[in-house]
Amino acid sequence: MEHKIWFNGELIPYEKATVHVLSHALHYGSSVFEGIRCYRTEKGSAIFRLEEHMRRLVDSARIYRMEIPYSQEELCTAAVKTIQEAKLSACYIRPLVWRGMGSLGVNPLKNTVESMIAVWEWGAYLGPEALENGVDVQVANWNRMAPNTFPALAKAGGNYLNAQLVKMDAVLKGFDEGIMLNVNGYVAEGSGENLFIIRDGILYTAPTGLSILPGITRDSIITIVQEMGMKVVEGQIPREALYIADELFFTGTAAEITPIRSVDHYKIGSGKRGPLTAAIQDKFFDIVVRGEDPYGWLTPVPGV
Ligand code: PPE
Repeated sequence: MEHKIWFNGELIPYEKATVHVLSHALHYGSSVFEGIRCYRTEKGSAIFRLEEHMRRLVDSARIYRMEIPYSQEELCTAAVKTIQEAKLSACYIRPLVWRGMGSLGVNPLKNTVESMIAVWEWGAYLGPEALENGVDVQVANWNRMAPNTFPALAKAGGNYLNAQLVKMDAVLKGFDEGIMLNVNGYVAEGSGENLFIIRDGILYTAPTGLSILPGITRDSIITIVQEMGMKVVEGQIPREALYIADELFFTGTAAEITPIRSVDHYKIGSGKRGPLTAAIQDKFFDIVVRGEDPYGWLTPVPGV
C-alpha cells in the first residue's frame, strides 16, 4: 500500500502524508471522500467513471461549504498521475477532502481545506468468493439518516459512523453485511453499497431522495439493464419484499455487483447467484474487464 500520495497538489512519499491530531475532521467527522476503481482491461488500464466520481466529490464538498482549491478536472488529472506514479494497473482510488487546522469548536469555516488522493490494490470487497457465490446479510437495526438530518447525497466521512454500526453488528452476528431501512421503514441500501431487488424480471431499487447515496455503479446498472430490455422501478420498497425476491444484489465501486444469497436467514431464490444477476455482471464485466466502452465511461491510464 506504500505508494506515493497526492497531497495538496504534490505527490509525496507515503510516510510523509500525515496530519495533525488537532485536525477538525478528526474531532467532528468533517471530511468528504470518493471510492473509484481503475481496471486492468484487455485494452489497457482505465478508470471507471472518473468524472462522475470527482463531480460527486465536488458536490459533497459544496454541501459542506468546503472550497476545494482544485477544479474537478485537476482532480481527475491528479488521480491519473497518482496511479501512474504507483504503477498500479488495477487499483482502488481514494480521494479525500477534509477540514484541517484552524480553530477547534464545531464551526469549521475558518479551518483549512486539505485534499489527498491515495491508491492501493483492493480485491473483492465482500470476500473473494462473494461475486460468484453471494453473501449472507441481515436487515440492520440502525436506519439510514432521516431527510434533513445528515445530507445523504454527500459522501461525507461522518455518515460512515452509522455505516460502521451497521457493519459491526452484521459481522459480529456472522453476516457479511447489513441492509438499512430508511426512517419510514423502507429499504434503503447497504453500509457501503446500493441494493437491487429482482422479482418477475423487474428490477426495483430505492430512489435517490430516500436517503441513499446516489451510487455511480447503481446509475451504471440502471443504464445497462435498460439496454438489456429490463424494466427498473425506483420506488418505496417494503422490508418484506426482500424476503420474497427472486434475486438480490448489491452495487458499489468496492462491491461491484455482489449477489445476496440470504437475508435474515431467508434463502433468496435458489440460495446462490441468480441468472439475471449473472447476466448483469457479465455486461458490467464487458466494460471493466474487456474494456468495451459504449457509454464513454472509461478514462485510459497510459503507461502502467
Ligand atoms: N451506498 C453507500 C453508503 C456507499 O458507501 C457506496 C460506496 C455506495 C452506496 C455505492 O456507490 P458507488 O461506489 O458510487 O457505486 N461505498 C464506497 C466505500 C466503501 C468503503 O468501505 O469505504 C465504495 O464502494 O467505494
